Amino acid sequence: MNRRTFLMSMGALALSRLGWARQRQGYLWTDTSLTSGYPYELPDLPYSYDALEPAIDAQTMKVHHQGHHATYVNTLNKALEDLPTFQSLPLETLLANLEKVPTAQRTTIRNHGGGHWNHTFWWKILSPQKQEPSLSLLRRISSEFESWNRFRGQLLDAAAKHFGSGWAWLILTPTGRLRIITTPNQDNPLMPYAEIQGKPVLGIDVWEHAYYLKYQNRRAEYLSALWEHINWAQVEALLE
Ligand code: MN3
Repeated sequence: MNRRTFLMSMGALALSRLGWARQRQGYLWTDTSLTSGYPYELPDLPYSYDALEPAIDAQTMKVHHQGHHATYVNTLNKALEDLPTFQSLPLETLLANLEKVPTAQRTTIRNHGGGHWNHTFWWKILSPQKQEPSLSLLRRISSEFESWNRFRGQLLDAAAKHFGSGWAWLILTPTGRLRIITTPNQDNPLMPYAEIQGKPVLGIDVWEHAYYLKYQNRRAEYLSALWEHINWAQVEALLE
């Protein structure tokens, strides 16, 4: 039994002891958890800080990773210090069951657990090299949104119009449909607060910290540049 399997079975055990339903977790995120277990650690980026230049500048990437993401990890660990039952859950399960978390720690775990999960997801959604979607991904997405261009327009429009801090997502719903939603702050589609819950397959960080040094208030310009750096192979892998 490896560490991941162990944590997953401990998580299932803790859930059944608490009488929690686990059926949602089955489709949302199986055993491919993104993050290590508690205590959580800041993951390395899969590329250098300047790899996305000029679309995303190195200083933004460094502050985003070493500043913002590190703070989410540290604050999440601190909030879980006195909650041993919750330490054994995969982060995806914890986020899907936030309503079970004691109220004293719930908002902190929502914000910082969400922040850790979202950013771990985010780094892998970015690609230093420009990628084209495969024919099968192009067909799958086009069939849901009428065309690839219409999908691009809807996703970037949702991201541009989201008021304040948050994320735009492409999600796989429990019935196998693809939908675009946005979430405020560090919420995500795994959480019970999402307008539609589902498995995230693509996410776009629209917090000002993701683009302000280079783009200031020009979020749409950031989104156009970002589009050229989406890791479509990763999106396709998450759809399977
Ligand atoms: Mn961010």
